[in-house]
Amino acid sequence: YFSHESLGGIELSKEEIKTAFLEKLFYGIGRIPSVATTNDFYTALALTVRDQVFKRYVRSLEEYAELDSRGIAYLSAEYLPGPHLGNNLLNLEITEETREALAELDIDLEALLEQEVEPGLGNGGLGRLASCYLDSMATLGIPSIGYGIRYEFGIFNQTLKEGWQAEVTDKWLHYGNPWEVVRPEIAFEVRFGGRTEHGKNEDGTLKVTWTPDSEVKGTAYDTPILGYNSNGIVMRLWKAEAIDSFDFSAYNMGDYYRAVEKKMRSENITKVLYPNDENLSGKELRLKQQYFFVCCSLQDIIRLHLMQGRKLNTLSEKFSIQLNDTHPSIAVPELMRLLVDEHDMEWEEAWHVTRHTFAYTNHTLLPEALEKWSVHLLGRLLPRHMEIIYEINRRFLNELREKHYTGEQIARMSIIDERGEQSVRMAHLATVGSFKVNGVSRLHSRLLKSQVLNDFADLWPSQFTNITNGVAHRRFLAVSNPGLAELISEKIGKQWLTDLPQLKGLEKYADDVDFRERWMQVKLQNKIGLARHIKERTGVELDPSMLFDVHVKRIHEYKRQHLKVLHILSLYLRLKNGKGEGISPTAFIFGGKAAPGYFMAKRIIKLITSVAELVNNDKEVQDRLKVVFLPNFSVKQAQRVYPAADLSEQISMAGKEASGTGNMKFALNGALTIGTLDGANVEIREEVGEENFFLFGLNTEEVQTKKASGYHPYRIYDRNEELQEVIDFLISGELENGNTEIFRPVHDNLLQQDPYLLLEDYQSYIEKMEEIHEVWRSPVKWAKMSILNVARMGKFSSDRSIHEYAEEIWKVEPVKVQLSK
Ligand code: DL6
Repeated sequence: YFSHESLGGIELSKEEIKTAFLEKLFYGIGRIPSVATTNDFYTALALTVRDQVFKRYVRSLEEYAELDSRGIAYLSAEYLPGPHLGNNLLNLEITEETREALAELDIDLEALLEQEVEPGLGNGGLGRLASCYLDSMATLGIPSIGYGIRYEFGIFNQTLKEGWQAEVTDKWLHYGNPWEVVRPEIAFEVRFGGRTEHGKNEDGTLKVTWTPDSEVKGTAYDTPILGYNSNGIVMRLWKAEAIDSFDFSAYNMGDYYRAVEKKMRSENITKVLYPNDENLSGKELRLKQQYFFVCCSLQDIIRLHLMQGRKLNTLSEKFSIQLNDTHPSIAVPELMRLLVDEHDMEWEEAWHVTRHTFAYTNHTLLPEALEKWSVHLLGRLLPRHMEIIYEINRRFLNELREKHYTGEQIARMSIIDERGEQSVRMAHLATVGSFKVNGVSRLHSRLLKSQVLNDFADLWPSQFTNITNGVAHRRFLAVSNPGLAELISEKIGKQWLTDLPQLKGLEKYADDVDFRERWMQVKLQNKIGLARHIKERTGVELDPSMLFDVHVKRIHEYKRQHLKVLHILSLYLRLKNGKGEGISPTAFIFGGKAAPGYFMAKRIIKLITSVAELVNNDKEVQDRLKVVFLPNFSVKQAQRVYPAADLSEQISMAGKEASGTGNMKFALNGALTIGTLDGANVEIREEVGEENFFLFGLNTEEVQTKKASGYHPYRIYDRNEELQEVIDFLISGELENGNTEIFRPVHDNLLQQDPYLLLEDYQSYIEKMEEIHEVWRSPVKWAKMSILNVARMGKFSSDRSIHEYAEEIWKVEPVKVQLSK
């Protein structure tokens, strides 16, 4: 995917790193080694590395400006960058030199890497994907900026209290953030509320004036994102501040608290990230956040565009703006407002520019996750935008009428949903305002076209496309699994770091006894490491020779963590009934956060921890089964977990998981997958070969047929004795000291509705797990499958995804940067 030549390593010697580090410690933070804390050392090293990162970033900027190149703005309300230090060291190719330099000062690099607190500025897959994409955009040399929100409090920290999830505020900025720089001179005003007036310009044209009732300022905080041996780009996050820090009139009257109140209210906008899955439609602050960051970002893009001496009507020739889901879709009317009201462009021309600038990625088909804002709320907060949305819609519906659409079709496609309380359908707004719409896996894109946006796909077929997600393989393999990375490079060289399909070269080693042994030895070492970590965090001891069967991701009913629990209970009961011959010793490892307001998800966590209590304390099953819930799953935790997994659980009900990216990270680290034909599982199976993937359950069409023909979970329960035993066990009281009620909601939900077809897929899952346990008993077969999985994961690098975005959607050329210049 690379059109530019490698820049070559930065060639910093161990001595130079040591000197730079000590200087940073002394001049940067005023410490000498004898009194410095681990955090001082970490900060000094981060600042040392950041200098090198900036060097490349600044060089890239110069080159982009000189070439007047086309650029990409990636608008995302969420990012999950993970720890920066390890990744930047890899990208600069100075990890070993740094390790040695620090060792000479008696400092352990691992301890400093551990010290970093990651920015939890996202909920899960969507935010992590955005960060993978910035990594690949930098690496490929795509001139780009990732815009977002600098939440003061990111995703909550998850702790367990008596087995229940408890949320603790995330104070990621507590020790400062050495990776960012504030740019006070890059700041924009953002207005809310008030009213509009429709008047006339001197030349008789219409002029709309918006008089807001409040204003805040957004200030840019920049974090450079470095590519591997390549360019740097920036993640620019906006922080909300009061326009004036003090209300001086109030202050003069001696009312200090009133004076600071306004400042605090303004700053609230970027205080906290909303956890997803909740009903957010009434949350005014969330809409404010969305508009706030979109408004700052668009003003910044226009500033950059005009700075190059260009005209605004050429915006779409010089910029593509990617909307990461609908969260930034208020950008469509905002750009119209900026062009028409502030820059006096005619509506038609402004609409042409707008519709050729935006592209929209959809990340979910779940009806409850499709954003809608009430017309009342949006109109109150953004009166001018509501008018613009109405006008966009009026023109769009007229277009449909001209094409003889029926009243019903028009109502379905309208941006305004007139059923019940009037609301704005943000996915429709984004679709109408974009030149391309993409889903995130082949299956998801097909379902998007045939279900959620089918009317639009019929109307504008060429507007719809698919870009299957990918992951930053450098972070999730090279940085987080150095043992495996080294073994791979020893056999096939290091090209895979920038060309993942090169992994194919590993196929031939699947039959090499020595290689297989070394492969499984790396896995064992990773498992020992994870077991140590789990012991420290949870007190549970795991035998690393057990099968590590891992289910980590957000907790959601559609992801079916509770199907895994039913399986564990079936094994437990078999062992108790003396029927456990076919069971290979297994450690079940769970991790993931539940939205604080999601009743069932929180109950599922409690169910997992109760099962863990029961199983781990039962002497009879001690060396056969272990269950762990590893709290506070994060990018940092993920980097420990994926390399140590034997089995990856990707068991969502078919048709529900848009893509998944954890599935890719597991397989890339040599875990085998048990999965349904959902999201990107379909393509992973296609790549690794069906004989190297454990498939079970109904496919999407079968799910739909089953639901349409009337699904009766009780009948399945009635016919399956073991399932009966397992389901009854939930309310037997054996899980919670005689409490029969605690898991009744799960029990009743499964028997009465079972919306995600756990009972339907249960038997097929159990049988596939039996097969897996059998294969596990054949280490040669397992190792071969594991090697072939990794060898065939070349497609799933985010480099490939970004290359596709660049070619198919953005039409942007990579830019070659020479560092020496
Ligand atoms: O595309 C990234 C990621 C997918 O891999 C997951 O399958 C999907 O669930 C997730 N979607 C969201 C939805 N948020 N919204 N809206 O996080 O996106």
